[in-house]
Amino acid sequence: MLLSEKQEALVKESWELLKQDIPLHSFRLFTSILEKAPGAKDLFSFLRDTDEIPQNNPKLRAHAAKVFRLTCESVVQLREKGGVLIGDATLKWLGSVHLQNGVLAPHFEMVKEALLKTIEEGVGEKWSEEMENAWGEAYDHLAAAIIGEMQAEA
Ligand code: HEM
Ligand code: ISQ
Repeated sequence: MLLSEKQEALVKESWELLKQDIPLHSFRLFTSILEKAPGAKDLFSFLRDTDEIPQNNPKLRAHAAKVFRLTCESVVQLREKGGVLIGDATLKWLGSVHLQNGVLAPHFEMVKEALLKTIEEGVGEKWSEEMENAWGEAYDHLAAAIIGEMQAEA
């Protein structure tokens, strides 16, 4: 489905805000994922051996920034190309990474909720239903593509 220019602008605008404090939003994203699925902690190599969520773990930060950025990029692509996603090689890589780390299709819904909640907290009063739909839609497309790669490789 094509996204409107308005939705693209909303996503870009919120990403500009989130970018200003990636450590905070990464931490919130993780906290929110673990609230929904405490067992997910052991999937992440950089969290497996610690009891605390490292507030300033550089790997966590870099990972979370990529998750935000990829979702944001898929919004732009959805608008411009009507669904063509990030490059094939990146998608294949994302499929393998998740497959190899034991991620399952049902995990994607909970990461979606966690991501939307993090963005909502991050943008504060700028949050709107339209913004939520734009991020949600982009995430769904990206998630479906990653799951497709995981199934193709499994
Ligand atoms: C790794 C993005 C969904 C768990 C990664 C990496 C990226 C990424 C970019 C690789 C980071 C790197 O090696 O530099 C995404 C995106 C998602 C998504 C864009 C959804 C659209 C999920 C879900 C889970 C998950 C649903 C389940 C909890 C993991 C794990 C790793 C990973 C366990 C490996 C981390 C490690 O190196 O130990 N993800 N992810 N991801 N992701 Fe996701
Ligand atoms: C990787 N995949 C999905 C979600 C994530 C959140 C934080 C850090 C890394 C992630």
